[in-house]
This record gives sequence, C-alpha cells and structure tokens, in this order.
Amino acid sequence: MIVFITGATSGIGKQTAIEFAKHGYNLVITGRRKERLIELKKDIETKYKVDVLDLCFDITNQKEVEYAVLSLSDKFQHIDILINNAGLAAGMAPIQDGNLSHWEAMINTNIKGLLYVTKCISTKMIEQKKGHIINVGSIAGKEVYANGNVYCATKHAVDALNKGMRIDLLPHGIKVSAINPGMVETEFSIVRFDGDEDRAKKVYENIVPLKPEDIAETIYWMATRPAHVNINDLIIMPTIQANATTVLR
Ligand code: NDP
Ligand code: 8X3
Repeated sequence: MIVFITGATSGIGKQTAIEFAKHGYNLVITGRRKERLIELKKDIETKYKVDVLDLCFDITNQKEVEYAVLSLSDKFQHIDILINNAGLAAGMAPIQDGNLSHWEAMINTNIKGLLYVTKCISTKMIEQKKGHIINVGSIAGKEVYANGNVYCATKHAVDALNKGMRIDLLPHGIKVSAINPGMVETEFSIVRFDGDEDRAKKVYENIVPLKPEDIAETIYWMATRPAHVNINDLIIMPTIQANATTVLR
C-alpha cells in the first residue's frame, strides 16, 4: 500500500507519515524543504523498513505538481491513499488591513494547490478503480472567527471541495474523507505569525492542545475502516476547546 502525503516536512503531515510507516505502508512524502524530506526518509526507512520516496515541490506551482506526479517511478505509481495536508494560515487581521501576499499564499496553497494535487492523483485512482483521498480541513472550515477571514474562507472551500469530490468520485469507487481539527501544536502558528515564535507560543499557553500524533492516529483510523465504510467528515478538538472561539484557559 502506498500513501502520498502533502506537507510531510512538519507537524501533522510528518507525524502521519510516521504513523502509516509504523503500520508497514510505503510512502511518498512531499514538501518544499528538501533537507527535511531527506532526513525523514532516512529515519523512517531505518526505523520501519518501508520504502519512502521524497518529492520536493511547491504545491502552488501547477507544473511542478504535474511533473512530480508524472515522475513517480513504477514502484510508487499506484497511490492507494492521498492525504491532502499541506496548508497554512498567514497573518490574522481584519479584512480592511489584510496583507495581499498573505491572502495569495493561503488561497494558492490551501485551495489551488490542493486542487492541482487532487486532479493529478484522482485521475490515477480512477484508472485503478480504487483509492482514498483524505482532506485536512479545519474547524476554520466550519466556523468563522474574528480576523480569520481569508484562512476561514480557504478552509470552507476545502469543506466544499471534500463534499464535491465525494460526489464526483463515488462512481469510481474512490473514498473521500475530511478531518477538521481544532488547535494542534505544530509549526502552524509560527508560520501564521511570520516566524514570531513568542507570539506563536502564546496560542498554546496554559492549555493542552491536540498533538500531531492525535491527528495522525485518527487519519490512520479513517483510512483503515472496512471497505463498505467511509468517514465523510470528522471534527476533532482538544478537550479544552468547544468550538473555534471557546477555549478554557
Ligand atoms: P505545519 O506548518 O507544521 O506544516 C505545514 C506543512 O505544509 C509543511 O510540511 C509545509 O511544508 C507544507 N506546505 C505549506 N505550503 C506548502 C507549499 N506551497 N507547497 C508544499 N508544501 C507546503 O502546520 P500543520 O501541520 O499544523 O498543518 C497541516 C495542515 O493542517 C494545514 O492544512 C493546516 O491548515 C491544517 N490544520 C492545522 C491546525 C493546527 O492547529 N495546527 C488545525 C486545523 C487544521 P514546506 O514548508 O516544507 O513546504
Ligand atoms: C487551524 C485552527 O482555529 O487556528 O486551522 O483556525 S484555527
């Protein structure tokens, strides 16, 4: 079995790669940071004795995505599971103060990048007449919070795309699922606040957030339900977080 994971250089994607490797799956790990991919490949192959292909590309670049998928060697051609995980929040500001490059980055990555990868890989899955696509959405795709405007919009788009893919790929025997987490401590907030680690730390101060392991284990569970069962949509929150804005600190 082969799992193709976008955004495996950090956080949820990296931990999901490790989780599937623990269970003997071979992996295609992707992201822009080549050194991290090489290191993860080495670690996983040594510890879990599975085959790992590292593909370094930027999902916002449609040609790079297409080339990466076309370049898959025979051994990694047959993708059983695609995990659409790569994504980011950039900035947090009222709409009138929004930074255009932050907006472009979120729209290009969370929506367009996910679409480019899905188009290439769903085509392969249709030929195989089987496959499973798992989209990493967010609680921000279910609710909107102050200053989250564009990030929330991109994750609402992921929610809609998840539903659309489920319908379109149904006749082809391809499962489609979404996982929508609340707060998970990863590099997410460091990226959101342009590298400001102190500000990022404050997000998780005095709370117990989800760990990437919690999401990875749940994704693995979703991927391993019996053939007649599909998890369409799942929301997972830390116990201290009731919804996007209600957090017990
Ligand atoms: P991290 O910042 O730790 O990881 C993000 C991953 O996305 C990295 O591997 C990064 O790789 C990859 N990525 C970002 N942009 C691109 C790009 N243009 N091309 C290729 N890869 C890219 O954050 P998380 O693990 O938290 O985030 C993973 C997903 O989970 C995201 O979709 C996020 O929206 C979602 N999420 C996160 C939550 C949280 O609280 N942390 C909650 C709900 C959802 P690289 O930089 O090497 O390219
Ligand atoms: C990340 C979770 O609440 O910061 O998607 O939007 S949140």
